[in-house]
Amino acid sequence: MLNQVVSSLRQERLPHIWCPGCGNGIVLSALVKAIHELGCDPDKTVVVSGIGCSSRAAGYLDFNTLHTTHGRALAFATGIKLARPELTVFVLMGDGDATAIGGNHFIHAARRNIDLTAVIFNNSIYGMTGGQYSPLTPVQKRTTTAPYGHLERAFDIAELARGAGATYVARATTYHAGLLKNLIVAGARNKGFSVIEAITACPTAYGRRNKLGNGLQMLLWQRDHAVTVKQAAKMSPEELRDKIVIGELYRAEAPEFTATYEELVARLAQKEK
Ligand SMILES: Cc1ncc(C[n+]2csc(CCOP(=O)(O)OP(=O)(O)O)c2C)c(N)n1
Ligand code: SF4
Repeated sequence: MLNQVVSSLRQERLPHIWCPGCGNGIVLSALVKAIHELGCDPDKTVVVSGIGCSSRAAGYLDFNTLHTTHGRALAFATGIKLARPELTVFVLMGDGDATAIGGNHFIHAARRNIDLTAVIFNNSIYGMTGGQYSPLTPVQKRTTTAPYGHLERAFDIAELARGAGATYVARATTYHAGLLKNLIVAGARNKGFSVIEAITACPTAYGRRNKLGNGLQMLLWQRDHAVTVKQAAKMSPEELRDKIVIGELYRAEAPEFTATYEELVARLAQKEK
């Protein structure tokens, strides 16, 4: 397994930029293991990312990679998938990237149900730019732009994805790295828009300001606050208040966009004959 991960890294791009204790490497490792388990041909595998600490992951990977602009990873990925539907496309985004500047691309990719697998690194903050709040920063947490505690409510990204039309929605934490890998595999197998939220630690820009300890302590916090979908079903909303529900959260059937588009192209070609 470790050899597989190492063989899929661009050695010349290392060392990586991530801080000690950052969870981004765990998500990257889960993604690579998933790609190997899926048996994807590296030449037909595309990893697209936006801008942020987490989005740097694409550059370390020895697949076809595209490090795009902040918030626009899904727009680039949509173009790639429409032009070359036979490719397997993964999209890596930070929580800010996916739900703030990229929020509109996110809901519309879900609405179209385009066959992309989005992995969202949710560290609750804008890591790269020094710790501004994102739409996923929990209420009362401290950030550089909310020094007295954040006032806005956070999105539930899984609910947002589901409401907008995604056909596979799941969540894991970096403590549950094996589960995260399994969910990415299942998401990639879904013919449609799949969203996997990876709860990950940013000890530097989020943990320190909120006195959550180092990377290890933040990992243990994930362990202590995660409940499975099965456990959650037996809990009251009150009991679930500070918990993270992990596992497969939603699955549905709906027409997939590139397939519908291809059908239209074929129909029009037939008419011209
Ligand atoms: C159009 C644009 N606006 C703002 C920025 C500055 N910027 C770079 S990364 C980033 C936020 C990163 O946060 P997130 O997407 O959550 O990823 P993380 O760094 O936490 O992994 C911002 C605002 C930019 N690069 N481009
Ligand atoms: S600032 Fe946060 S997200 Fe960025 S590399 Fe450091 S720990 Fe990771």
